[in-house]
Amino acid sequence: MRTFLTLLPALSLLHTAYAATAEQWRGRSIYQVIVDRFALPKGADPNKCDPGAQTWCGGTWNALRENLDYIQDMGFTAVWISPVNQNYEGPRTAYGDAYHGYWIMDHSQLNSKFGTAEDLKALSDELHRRGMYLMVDVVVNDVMSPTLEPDYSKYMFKDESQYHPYCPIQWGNITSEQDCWLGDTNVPLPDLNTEDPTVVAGLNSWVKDMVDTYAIDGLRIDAAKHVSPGFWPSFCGAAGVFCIGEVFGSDIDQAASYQSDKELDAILNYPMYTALMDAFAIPGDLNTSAITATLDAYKTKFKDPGLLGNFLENQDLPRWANVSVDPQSMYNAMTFNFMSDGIPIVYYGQEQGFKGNADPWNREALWPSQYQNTSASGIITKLNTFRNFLVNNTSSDWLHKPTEVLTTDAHGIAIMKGDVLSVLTNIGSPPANVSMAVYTPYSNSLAMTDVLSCAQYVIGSNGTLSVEYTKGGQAKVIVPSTLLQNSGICGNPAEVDQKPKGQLADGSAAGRSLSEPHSLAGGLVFSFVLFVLGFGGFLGHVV
Ligand SMILES: *[C@@H]1O[C@H](CO)[C@@H](O)[C@H](O)[C@H]1NC(C)=O
Ligand SMILES: *[C@@H]1O[C@H](CO)[C@@H](O)[C@H](O)[C@H]1NC(C)=O
Ligand SMILES: *[C@@H]1O[C@H](CO)[C@@H](O)[C@H](O)[C@H]1NC(C)=O
Ligand SMILES: *[C@@H]1O[C@H](CO)[C@@H](O)[C@H](O)[C@H]1NC(C)=O
Ligand SMILES: *[C@@H]1O[C@H](CO)[C@@H](O)[C@H](O)[C@H]1NC(C)=O
Ligand SMILES: *[C@@H]1O[C@H](CO)[C@@H](O)[C@H](O)[C@H]1NC(C)=O
Ligand SMILES: *[C@@H]1O[C@H](CO)[C@@H](O)[C@H](O)[C@H]1NC(C)=O
Ligand SMILES: CC(=O)N[C@H]1CO[C@H](CO)[C@@H](O)[C@@H]1O
Repeated sequence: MRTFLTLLPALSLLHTAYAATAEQWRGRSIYQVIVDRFALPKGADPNKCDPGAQTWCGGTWNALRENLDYIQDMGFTAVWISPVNQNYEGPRTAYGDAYHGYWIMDHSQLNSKFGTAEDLKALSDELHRRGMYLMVDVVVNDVMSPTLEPDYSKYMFKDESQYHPYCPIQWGNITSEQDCWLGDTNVPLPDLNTEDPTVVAGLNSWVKDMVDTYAIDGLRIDAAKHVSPGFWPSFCGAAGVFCIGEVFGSDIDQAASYQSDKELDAILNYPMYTALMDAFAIPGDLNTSAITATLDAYKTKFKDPGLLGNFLENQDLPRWANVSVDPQSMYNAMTFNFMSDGIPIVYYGQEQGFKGNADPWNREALWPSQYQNTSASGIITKLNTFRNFLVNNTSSDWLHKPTEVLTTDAHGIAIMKGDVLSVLTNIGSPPANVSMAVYTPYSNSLAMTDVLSCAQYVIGSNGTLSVEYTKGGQAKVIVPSTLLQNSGICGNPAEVDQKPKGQLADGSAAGRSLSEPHSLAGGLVFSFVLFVLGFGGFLGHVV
């Protein structure tokens, strides 16, 4: 972790409440928004947003601010917004217009399509009033040009020497991926020369100024893999906030190399996304070993798995439901993202069951959903409520406990992080006469609760717990029932909340002390065995 003491004293005083560090982000839960598609200003025509048209649909920062209840009601504690800087607005390209915000023209200006500086400040202020964080997407690797002969006078960096000369990317050649131009000949993305000291200094002061001006709490960094090594520590040091980078691809070694003192605090967890697809997508490989293998790699490869950004969808990937139509496959995979190491991220519209394929079909307008409560939003709310409770209301230091695999079998996987046992399955929605049995570290007769269904369980002899799927393959998040005291979850009364309404608590992590089951203390795991079916008499029963 970096220390950010380089800010001027006055500024650091001013922004102690914001400018969040990696450690402060660890316990957060992020909702990702494409500003153009999240909410319309009052009076705008709600009936004209065709993702296939690849043009602006009219969403703004103000409209986002006016609809934050929808996000906060689901339990999210941070919002990641699409890039805020000025984009290309010339004649339509082969890929339409810059509604998504990633086609930067002038870094030094805001994108007037989405509002004014005052509007962006008001959004930031309102998030902070609610105790939520603002994460802004920044594009530093490149700018956009409608042709291969850019008009450099339009950009913040106006000298051609501040860009790498044009070459098409040779994929697999990392030098080429870093120095050549992303995009293609239809929409070239001139590559900033991030080894040029004037570019480095310019970007550093640009980001510091933007973070200070809009009280930004964290940065999502576009195309982080495409910038030369060594650039990010000084950039993120100047920003003084948590930086999570996009390193597209499932290669764990490559991904992990970007989470280091020489690179970034964290990266978006593409390796685990790939494993979750392998394990849960229906139809698919149903290969839960992919998860086990990735978790094993966490131990030796990632500097800090607890900071990885866990997701199932984003603006570059097909919606989960486009690949895997069974909703239980999504709920189980999502439960993994919330209940294992890492910061959970949900891409807007996932809670509405959106089904679009890759770009541009995965950027549907949210408003036709009328922001209804759905099965998916209900599960997300439960996961957030429980995770927020774990983060702030227990003294078990849950966030820093590593995720361990208790068992895998033909139907799924059981993992444990701290006190929390998640039993996940890929059998899908249809009821099935199968069950999954897990040796837990808990003692015989201990009363347990599934936080998602509120079903009660009792630990059987030798720590066994059996989960059956005769009502379909629902995810289970099972904890000792005593852990839920004062949680407001599953009929447990909530502790009287003395904080102002609409705001999160400001308390320290010191909550009630849980009496951890005796055998949890040690290194446990790996020795746990799975029993499939038929051992019912010996296993714990669903009450
Ligand atoms: C990789 O790309 C760089 C930059 O374009 C180029 O100079 C180099 O020759 C390429 N290496 C190979 C093996 O093609
Ligand atoms: C399942 O995943 C593991 C770990 O990634 C891999 O070694 C194995 O080949 C995969 N099995 C199948 C059937 O794809
Ligand atoms: C996937 O997305 C494409 C394009 O949006 C759509 O035509 C198709 O019906 C979707 N498939 C599913 C299974 O939803
Ligand atoms: C969804 O549920 C929340 C409470 O969890 C409620 O405040 C909100 O009004 C509901 N939204 C709709 C559109 O019914
Ligand atoms: C479920 O499987 C068990 C064990 O194979 C069998 O005894 C039982 O009859 C089955 N129940 C149903 C409803 O098929
Ligand atoms: C009890 O559980 C352990 C794993 O915790 C297992 O190795 C052992 O075989 C179990 N004993 C019985 C009698 O099932
Ligand atoms: C937890 O408490 C911290 C203050 O210690 C607060 O800033 C944060 O909003 C709370 N987080 C959640 C998830 O409730
Ligand atoms: C029971 C309890 O202390 N609940 C608090 C847990 O933390 C959340 C978020 O910080 C508060 O809103 C609850 O009041």
